Amino acid sequence: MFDKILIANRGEIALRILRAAKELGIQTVAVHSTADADAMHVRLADESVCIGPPPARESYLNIPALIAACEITGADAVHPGYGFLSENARFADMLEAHKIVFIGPRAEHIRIMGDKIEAKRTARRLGIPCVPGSDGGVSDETEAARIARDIGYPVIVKAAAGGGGRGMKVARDEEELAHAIATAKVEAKAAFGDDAVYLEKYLEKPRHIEIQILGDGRGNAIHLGERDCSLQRRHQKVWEEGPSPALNASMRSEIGETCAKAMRDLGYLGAGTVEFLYEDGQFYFIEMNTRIQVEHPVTEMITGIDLVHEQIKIAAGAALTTRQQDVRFSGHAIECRINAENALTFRPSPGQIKSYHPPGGLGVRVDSAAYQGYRIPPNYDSMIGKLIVTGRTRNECLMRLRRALDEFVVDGVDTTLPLFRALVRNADIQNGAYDIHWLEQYLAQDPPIEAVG
Ligand code: MV4
Repeated sequence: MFDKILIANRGEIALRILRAAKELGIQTVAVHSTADADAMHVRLADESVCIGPPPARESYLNIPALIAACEITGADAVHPGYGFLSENARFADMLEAHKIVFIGPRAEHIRIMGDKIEAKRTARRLGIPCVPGSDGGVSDETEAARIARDIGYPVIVKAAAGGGGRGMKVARDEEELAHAIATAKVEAKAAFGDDAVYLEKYLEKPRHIEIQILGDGRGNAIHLGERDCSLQRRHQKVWEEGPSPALNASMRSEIGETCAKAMRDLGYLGAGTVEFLYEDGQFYFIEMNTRIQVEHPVTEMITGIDLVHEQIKIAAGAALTTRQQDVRFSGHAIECRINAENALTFRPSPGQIKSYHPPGGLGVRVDSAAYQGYRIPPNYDSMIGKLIVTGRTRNECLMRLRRALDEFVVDGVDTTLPLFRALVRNADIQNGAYDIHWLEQYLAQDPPIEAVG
């Protein structure tokens, strides 16, 4: 096992990783920018190193500074969390060259999944169902038009280097297609330095359902069920839950086993998420994430498996100890992302938290690095914490969530709490009747929030 882990992240996920390391008896090193000198993860770590000024490019994304911090402190492994360098294959390679373990998948697998065309080709080869579309990239309009006629309109043009919704264009006929390809290529080139694009059948009203997997790189892999992440705005997830209101146990084990088998065949190491669109009873692979995700606690709460413990043990060379038949799904969990943003406009609201009182009690978990008096810096993501609530049934979970949201006090900055207080009382949400467009349609209503607690 490792002696000392360096946590190459900030905020709630840095604290989350720190907790897992402490529970495994491992020393922790926090790194921070000058804007985060008073952050909770810095206070709770055994050691800390300042790695640069506030802009992430010069601190949390600064690979030489991170490697120097490992060498100064003698850390033998790095946990990258999510965002920042978590899916940077070059960072994984450089750590390996310095004999430091990257707590994550092999660089080769990060690279494959980072190229969305390569990811889809790999998924198809491994027997994962994909959205019908071009086999690989499309170069010219004529070829694209032929493929689109084949799969049928509407189609969507996506950037190979994209992901998370960036660089996508929908085309409803041949005329729109030529324009969609041209603009997608220009935007992809500008955003990612790579103008490769591919084509897919456009699904009008899918849900976004993702499967959590764990592999040990020795041919063992298991799935830990799904999270329904359909409630999002501008490709930012807002509310995630598991199990999905749209699935039953046999659908879960079928798609889960398909993913687990694929990961066994790939020799995948670490935690990963296979993302699908789900429409009319069918799953369609879109992407795979090779990191721990923000919403991982949903899975932890319904399986009792600590995903960060598992990541660390696997990275240290341990074999998976949980067999698929030992994974038990129990109850329901919902996560709300608490952002320092206006609940209607989502405008960021940095500043000082004047009073802070998180909810508690049975079935309530708050993953947050916030505290009373904390100054939220304007330089980073506005998420200040996550409220994760469980119940034996979805309904019990919803009632507990309503109670927990009513207890939660964050004063001094705007937060997304009022939005959640409205959502938990909404009939469509209570019925689980939502798709990926539901939240944006809800917010476009006048007035959108009918019950601000
Ligand atoms: C799609 C789609 C419809 N049809 N692909 C957006 C993020 C990226 N991961 C994939 N995305 C989509 N791909 C096909 N063939 C609709 C979306 C999409 C979406 C997907 C998941 C969650 C929220 C979304 C919001 C808008 C569009």
